[in-house]
Amino acid sequence: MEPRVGPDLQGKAEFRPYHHPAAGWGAAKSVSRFMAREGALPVDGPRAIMKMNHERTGFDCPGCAWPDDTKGLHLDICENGIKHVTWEMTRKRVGREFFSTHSVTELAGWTDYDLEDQGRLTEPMTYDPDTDHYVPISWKDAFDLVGRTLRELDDPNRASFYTSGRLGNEATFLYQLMARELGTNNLPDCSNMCHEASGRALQASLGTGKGTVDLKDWETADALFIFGVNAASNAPRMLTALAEAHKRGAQIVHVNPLVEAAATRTIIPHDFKDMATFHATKTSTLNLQPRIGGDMALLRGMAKAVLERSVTDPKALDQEFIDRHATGFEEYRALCEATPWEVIERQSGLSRDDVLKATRVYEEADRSIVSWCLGLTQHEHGVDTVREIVNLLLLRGNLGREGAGPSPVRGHSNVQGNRTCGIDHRPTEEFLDRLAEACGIDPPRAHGLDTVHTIKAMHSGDVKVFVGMGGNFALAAPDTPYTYAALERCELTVQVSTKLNRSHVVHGRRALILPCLGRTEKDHQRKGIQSTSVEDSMSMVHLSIGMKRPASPHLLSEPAIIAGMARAALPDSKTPWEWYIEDYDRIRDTMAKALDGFEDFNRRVRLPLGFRIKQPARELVFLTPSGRAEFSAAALPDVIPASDTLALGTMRSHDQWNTTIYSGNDRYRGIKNLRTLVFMNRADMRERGIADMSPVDIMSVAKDGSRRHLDGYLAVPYDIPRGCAAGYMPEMNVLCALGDYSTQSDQPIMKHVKVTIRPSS
Ligand SMILES: Nc1nc2c(c(=O)[nH]1)N[C@H]1C(S)=C(S)[C@@H](COP(=O)(O)OP(=O)(O)OC[C@H]3O[C@@H](n4cnc5c(=O)[nH]c(N)nc54)[C@H](O)[C@@H]3O)O[C@H]1N2
Ligand SMILES: Nc1nc2c(c(=O)[nH]1)N[C@H]1C(S)=C(S)[C@@H](COP(=O)(O)OP(=O)(O)OC[C@H]3O[C@@H](n4cnc5c(=O)[nH]c(N)nc54)[C@H](O)[C@@H]3O)O[C@H]1N2
Ligand SMILES: [Mo]
Repeated sequence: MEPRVGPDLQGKAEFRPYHHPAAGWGAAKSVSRFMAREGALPVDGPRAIMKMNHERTGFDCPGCAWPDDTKGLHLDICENGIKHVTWEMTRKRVGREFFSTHSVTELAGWTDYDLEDQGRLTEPMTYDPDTDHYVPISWKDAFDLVGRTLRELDDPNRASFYTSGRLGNEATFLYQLMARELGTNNLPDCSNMCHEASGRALQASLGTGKGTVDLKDWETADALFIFGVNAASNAPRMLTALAEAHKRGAQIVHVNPLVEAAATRTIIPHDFKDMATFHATKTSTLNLQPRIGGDMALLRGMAKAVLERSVTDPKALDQEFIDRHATGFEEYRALCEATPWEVIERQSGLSRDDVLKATRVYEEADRSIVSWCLGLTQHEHGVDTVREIVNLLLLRGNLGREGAGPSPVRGHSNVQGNRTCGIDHRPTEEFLDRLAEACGIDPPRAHGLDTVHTIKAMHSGDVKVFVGMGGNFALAAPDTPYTYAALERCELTVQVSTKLNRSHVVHGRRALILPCLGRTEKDHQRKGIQSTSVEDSMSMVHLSIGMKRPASPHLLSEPAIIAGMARAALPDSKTPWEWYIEDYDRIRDTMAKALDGFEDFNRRVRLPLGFRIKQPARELVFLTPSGRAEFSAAALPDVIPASDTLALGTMRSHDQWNTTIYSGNDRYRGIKNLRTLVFMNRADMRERGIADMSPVDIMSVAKDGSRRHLDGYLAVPYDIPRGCAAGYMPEMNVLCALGDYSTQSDQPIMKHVKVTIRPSS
């Protein structure tokens, strides 16, 4: 089964390499076209965008988690952020007439693009198996159905509560409270597919699951190392930081099998002078193209070179820092010494010379930041690789001081806040103790299910109720047919959503669509308009206030929906659910008691730029077993695919937001009207007798030997190392076996899928 995700494309598929700067006028043009399509009013759209990321009075961009400008707001916005807001503000609506016209079986045949393109959901709907249609249901009946079903379960662990990273902190806190009061830690989230590896690695190395740097550090670093992120598309506001760094003479090293647009040059759209004069700034000083999965070998090589140099130049190492703050150094040194250059070159796919070029930048910089995203995490050895980043940083004391440290680029706008506020299937005892104390509940202590294990449990019948708090689980998760079957075996699936998507048409025996307010919309409650808070990639927490009239009068806020479900499922609960919803300050007062770093929450979150959650590692306080930063000493993995096999990375195009597809174009990679493609090295194509833009069949081979297929994809000759290939998620989830998750993080291996590719038969 091959899901039809993108729009039905009319025009001819094209590939013409892109040679312009990132952002700039191309971005401006793309935005205006998109706004017109969504029917955003000429006044409404721009007015909303001026309010975006505005301190105190605006809403947080629902796009990525890149932090807001430290100097306060001056239009710190980007093409994809604007597209994202416009997507939510569309004038299109999908109401009861739509559902009475189209059966669910019919809708299941639609593309994902067409499903979402129907616009905003307007009222609660429930699946009627007799007619195979969604029909209206009152909020009260919907909550009763959820409550009854949950109460009838013989074990609360038969339910699983998924979170997508858009959910605000207050709703997040109530959601995990509901799950734990019911008696389960089954709290899978999108982070299980995203930065789980980063959290595990940083926790093990530094005693904190987050990065330690903020934007000010980005502004003072001498060297920036950017690994495995397509920033121009997925964190476009990073372009500003890169351009400014280049202007002040910092070194910028990009490490990516593909040379992405952010690794060339940019015109910052809010720099009106540069826009007017077409003046582009460089955003890179060195680009390295390792093989897929080769990053750890590169990092090991850099560490080895630093250590070799320290023999003659003691300043190459910060021995004082290592002695005072770290442990495990001797073992790590021995491991680096014992790793031959020949292995480093083979596994990284880079020459020793290239490794030394990057090392020189690192050695010459007083302050270095290493940043990364999915290119490093969605691997079998994601945890080891992120730990290797920390190893390298520790060698030169690049931690706990200005301009230096690890800086993961998080995905969804509040995915980091979700974890901070309790979405964690492996909560610590301390967290649960404090929650118990602050909320008067007795939370379960056994660890719960993450994303992969929730799917397994639904498939086997151990989980019978699935609640999706945002997101699009059916399409975002690996092994599409298996995940569909898992959802379909549920007794009840509940999706809290803003737009129609695949997870509504792939559903359980009974199903609910519960439509909620978006972040741009006014949230009226008894005590007035409410705000919610979010945490960005760099641990800044600030308020977000919607300003638009809700898409429909029947929408409820996410906190209100959670409270409604909780009250119905826990009729005797002592938690004041309704009282919380009247005024979110009350939720925040409880959060201040329950959560580390949220003291005086209501006051501090109202400071002009919000507040930063304390990072102990930043103060060189390490909450690790040794009380020190811990070097790791993992052997280099063998990442080279067997002959004939290629390592395939699944990634986003420029015109998409995870499972939301805006168009069939991927501007910076030169693609038009095509999503069913695979980027390949020319030599690999030649060897297989594959012509440019000709159809190929892709077969993946899982760890257990099982095979999966995608046929008729077009092969695009691309500047990508030999042995590597790349294509788009979510289509390629068909190729990702559910069982192929990292044993270190349980994260699905989405960037190193072993495939064979042949001309279509
Ligand atoms: N506009 C837009 N913004 C987004 C999103 C979106 O879909 N659209 N999604 C959001 C979310 S949830 C997330 S998690 C982030 C994702 O942001 P990214 O991490 O940029 O996401 P991907 O598109 O998966 O791109 C991964 C990058 O890693 C590279 N890569 C692949 N394999 C390797 C490898 O082995 N090593 C290295 N060094 N690089 C590799 C790819 O070439 C690509 O440039 O973006 C967030 N922001
Ligand atoms: N093969 C492969 N698979 C991947 C990845 C990959 O790189 N490769 N990346 C993974 C990653 S990093 C992530 S984060 C996941 C993403 O997984 P998810 O977060 O589950 O998916 P999204 O596509 O972001 O969810 C889109 C849906 O969210 C709903 N939505 C939008 N705004 C709101 C809101 O304000 N409130 C609510 N309640 N709902 C809203 C809309 O109905 C929309 O249809 O995908 C993962 N899947
Ligand atoms: Mo993500």
